[in-house]
Parts: sequence; structure tokens; C-alpha cells
Amino acid sequence: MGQLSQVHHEHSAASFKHAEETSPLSADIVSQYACQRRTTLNNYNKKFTDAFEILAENDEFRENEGPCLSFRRAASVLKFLQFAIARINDIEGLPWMGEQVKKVIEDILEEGESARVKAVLNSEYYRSFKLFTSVFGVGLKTSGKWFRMGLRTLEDVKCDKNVQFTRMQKAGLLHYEDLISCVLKAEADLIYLIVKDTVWKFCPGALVTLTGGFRRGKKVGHDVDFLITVPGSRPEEELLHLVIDYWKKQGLLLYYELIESTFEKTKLPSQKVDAFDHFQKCFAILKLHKERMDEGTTLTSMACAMKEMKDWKAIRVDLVVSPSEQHAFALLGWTGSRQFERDLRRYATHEKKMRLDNHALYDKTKNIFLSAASEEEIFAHLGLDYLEPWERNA
Ligand code: DCT
Ligand code: MG
Repeated sequence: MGQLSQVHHEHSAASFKHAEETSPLSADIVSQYACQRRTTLNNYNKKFTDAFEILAENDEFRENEGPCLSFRRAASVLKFLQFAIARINDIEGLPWMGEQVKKVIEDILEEGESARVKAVLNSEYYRSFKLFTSVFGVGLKTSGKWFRMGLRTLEDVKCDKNVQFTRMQKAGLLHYEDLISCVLKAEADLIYLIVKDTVWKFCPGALVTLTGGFRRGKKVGHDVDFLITVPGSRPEEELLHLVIDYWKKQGLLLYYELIESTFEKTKLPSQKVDAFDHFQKCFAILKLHKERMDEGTTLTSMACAMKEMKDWKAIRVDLVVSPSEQHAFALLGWTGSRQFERDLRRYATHEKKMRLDNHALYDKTKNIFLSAASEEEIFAHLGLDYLEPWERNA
């Protein structure tokens, strides 16, 4: 039995005991790396992890990288626990439980809420950034600029004559209500059919895989992510162009931005943990017709037409095209979660003297690229027990 499953088993055993005496064992058994923790969507500590995610987000808005990462790591460890934290002793020996983290947990245990989190939720800075970044195409830079201009609401932003929007932001504002309402799994499945049918029109048999949160078993998401691979041949650079042209003619594309591949074969995997990859990709907003949602009945669209309601929903879709030999790396990278990916790369660098990114794995000791045809092979190269996609919800 591998090291990871043992860890999991021992920990579950230890967690049963917590009502009597917290086991000091936990110090050696919960890994500091998310890629060594089987983390499902079963979160026993949501009230704590929600708090840490708000604090992390606030630090992200304020560009405090260190504290942001600390809170994200703490949340990730708590998502792994097989029991709900009931006393402060329960976190003894767990990784990433610094003083600030401990204080927040104590406050929630004692008061039912954290004053620090409450203050963040009430702060003008956090509220404005939260609102601004909820618009597709708006990041920290733009939010900061709008905040410094004294703008606080989307109405403020839309009415200000000095604000100029990018094409992406215009699309984001135009479809704002649809895009902030979550994508459901059933909608993601319908988008999958549209993507697969279109891709197969031009490239029958191409691999079309749902990635991101939905591959990890999530029931809702903010977008639908796909990886497209043409087996056995070099990447079909035409393919994405053909797909886009087809959707344009069908009137299905509300917005798109196509980014050509910038991959260079000789380059070593990126050192940066959050670096963007070099695949050809398309960030799009697709029109999903409601009649599709109702399995072919036209009743809804008729009803919508009669009331002059719109009979479609705007959905964010990301398409990524990878060459065959990079498929496993791309799939692993685009499945997430982000915290899982960060720790996988950190583990490769610090524990294995290897470099991992969405394209390749490089062994710095042997000075060779390690090829892989599946995610299982990448885990094996790294000496890690395999984690299924639904166990990567770190
Ligand atoms: N990813 C990455 N590097 C990026 C962007 C994304 O490695 N620059 C990976 C991590 C997760 C995955 O791609 C999909 O990204 P998101 O759609 O942002 O995350 P998600 O887990 O699918 O979450 P959501 O449900 O919000 O879409
Ligand atoms: Mg996603």
C-alpha cells in the first residue's frame, strides 16, 4: 500500500479519537503538500474555510502575497480533514496553522464568527474589488484604478465618462447577470455536446475532455473548461479557427478571444507556480439556448418569445488545444484545483528536483524530460500515489 493511503487511513482512525484526546500523531501524518492529501468536496469545516477564503481574497486584492497564501493553505488543509473542528486542540500538529489562522479559528469556535472576517466584509475596499473583479475581463489592475477614481459600484463605473472598457469588459458587463449566476453541471454537459459535435465536424475522433471544477465533480462552476487534443498528429492549428468560424455563423458566439500557441520545445518548464501556459486557447462566451436545456421542447422558447424574454443564457467557456504528447500534462494542469496545482509544482521542485508545468516534466538531476501518456504516469514519475480528479479539491 502506498504512503498516501496509509496516511489517510491513520488519520481517519486518529480523527475518531478526537472527542477524548487529540492525537499528537497528526503532526507527522498530514502532509504540507495538497498533492499528498486526498481532498474531496466533502468539507466538514466550511464555516472555517469560507472565512479563510475571504481573508485570502482580501489579501489578494491588497496584493499581500504572503498572508494570502497562508490563508489559502490553511483552508486547503481544513478541507482535507475528515471531521469538523470542535476545539482548538483539534488543529494541533496540522501544517500551516500559524498564529493568525489559529486566532480566526478560536474566534469562530468561541463567538460563532470572526470579527476580522466581518470587518473585511464590511470594508469599502474589499466590497468594491469583489464587485469589480466579478466582471469578466476586470482584474486587480483595473479594479485598483476604478477604486482610486472614487468609483464604488458598477453604476458608478458605467456612468463615468473617463472610464474606457476593453472589448472583454464590454462583453462582461453586457452579460453580467448571466455570467455571475453559476453554471450548473447540466449546462456544462450541454456545452460539452456542442463543443464535441463542432470539433468532430472538422476533426472526427479528436479528444474533447471536460476539465476544471466539473471534472473534479463540482455541481456548479463559474465557467466550463475543455481540453482538445488531436491524437497521433501534431496540433491542428486550424481546428480552433474552424470551430470559431462555425459558431459565428450559427450565432452562438457572444464573445471570443483566440490566443495562438507560444510554446517552444527547447524551453524548460516554468519555475513560476502560477505562470500561464503556452497552449493555443480561446476564452469565449457562448449562447446556450433554453430549449436545449429543456431537452428539445420548444415550449420554453415559445413562452419566452410571447413574453419577449430572452430564451438563452450566456456561458463562459475556455477551450485549450494541446499536442498529443503534452495531453497528460495539459489535463493534469487544467483539472486543478489551483491549490492542488501549486502544491504539485512546489512538491516537484522542492522534493524531487524536477520542474513541472502544463507542458512537460523535467528531471534536473538527470537533465532529461520525462514523458507521460497519462496522469497516472506523471504521479508515478513524481513518486506520488495517484489522486483521482475528485480527490484534487484542495
Ligand atoms: N489553471 C491553471 N492556470 C491558469 C488558469 C487555470 O493552471 N492560469 C487551471 C487550474 C484550474 C483549472 O485550470 C480551471 O480554472 P478555473 O476555471 O479558474 O477553475 P475551476 O477549478 O474550474 O473553478 P470554477 O468552478 O470557478 O470554474
Ligand atoms: Mg472552471
